[in-house]
Amino acid sequence: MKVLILGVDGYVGWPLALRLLSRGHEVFGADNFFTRKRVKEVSSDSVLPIRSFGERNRRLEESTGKWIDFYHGDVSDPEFIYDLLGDTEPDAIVHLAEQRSAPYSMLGLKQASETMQKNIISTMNLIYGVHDMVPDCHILKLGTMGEYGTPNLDIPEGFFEVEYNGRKDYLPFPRNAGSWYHWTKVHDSNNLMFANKVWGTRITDVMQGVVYGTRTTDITDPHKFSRFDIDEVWGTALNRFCAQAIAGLPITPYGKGGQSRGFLSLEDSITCLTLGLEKPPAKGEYRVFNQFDQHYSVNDLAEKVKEVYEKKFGKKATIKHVPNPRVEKEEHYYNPESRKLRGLGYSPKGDLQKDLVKIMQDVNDHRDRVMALKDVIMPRTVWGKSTGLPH
Ligand code: USQ
Repeated sequence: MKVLILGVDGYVGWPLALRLLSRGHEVFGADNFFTRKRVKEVSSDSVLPIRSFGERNRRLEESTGKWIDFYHGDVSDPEFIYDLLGDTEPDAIVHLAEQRSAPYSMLGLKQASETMQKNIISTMNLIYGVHDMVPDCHILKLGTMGEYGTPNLDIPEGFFEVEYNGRKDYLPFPRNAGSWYHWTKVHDSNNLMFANKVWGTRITDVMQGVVYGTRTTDITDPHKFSRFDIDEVWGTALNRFCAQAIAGLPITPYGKGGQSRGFLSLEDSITCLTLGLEKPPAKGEYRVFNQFDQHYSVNDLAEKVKEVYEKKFGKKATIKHVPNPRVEKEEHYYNPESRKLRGLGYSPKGDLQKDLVKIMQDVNDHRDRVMALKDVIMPRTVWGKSTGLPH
């Protein structure tokens, strides 16, 4: 299969390319290196050192004889997308090329607008580009479990049957996101659903949980590492907690720490995306996957990281509840469903205990790089203080 990965230089994009190449697919990739640039802007960096894309690709070819056919450009530019689709004529496109940080989108009006414009327009470009250039192509779009928020109801996979005033219908489950970033994914989902309705575009809309980890079965040596962010803007919960333990800093559940999210390992994320590509939707189908392995509260994860660190490294770790910079429920019901991927044969390989040990070992090998980021780990981006003043 010819697969085009938009955002191929990212945390998920790079290991997905490695997996698809190892399974014999032809892989094209595009990126504008936005994440590398924006991470630097908050004085941060990937804890695992990564080379330039060209260098990574060269080393990949040396070690495996395979490479990614790479295009440098911005998917929010329609000409770039149209040229790219014309050149590559893919069977499937994975869209991972959106601004992915909730805190970044909450820094202020500039970042909120940038996130809105770039994310929503990139998906619109893709929708039109596919319709005009490769109408049979499958779009696999990365959304987020955060689109649903934390309702006091079970969360189905995209749609549910609802009865109101004695009448029933099968409707999209209400979305209730918690940051401008998460709302862009809701808007994307609405646009994708509409494209499917009008043109019958083949779409998989993936509601992915929080991804953690440094390894996949393809990442066997350091030159294949994906990026690994731990700062307050670009790092996510579990990865941050591991790095905090290694740095001797407190592990930081925000607020009461009872907030729950779906989590999955990098390995499982790549397996699910590959499965979604290799078992595409039927012509004219729009399908939604809730993609996670288990759901945990932030407190559970903090305790788990502390326990594994103390056992493995023989030193004390501390947990410190810090004032929650976000506006979110800190204690709530959470029961999302996740059946469709399992129905296609997905069986999670993630073993939290073992995965945590591996992350901590990899991070510990680069402890100097974590220590250099000490000043950007504690939360500073406060939802309630987001303003329109220029940054
Ligand atoms: N949290 C803490 N302490 C920390 C960091 C985070 O308690 O040091 C809490 C947050 O308050 C939140 C939860 O952990 O309740 C998850 O936060 P996160 O930063 O790990 O993840 P989030 O901002 O939700 O976004 C990440 C990715 C995003 C993806 C999303 C999936 O950055 O691209 O869409 O996870 S989900 O969370 O399911 O929406």
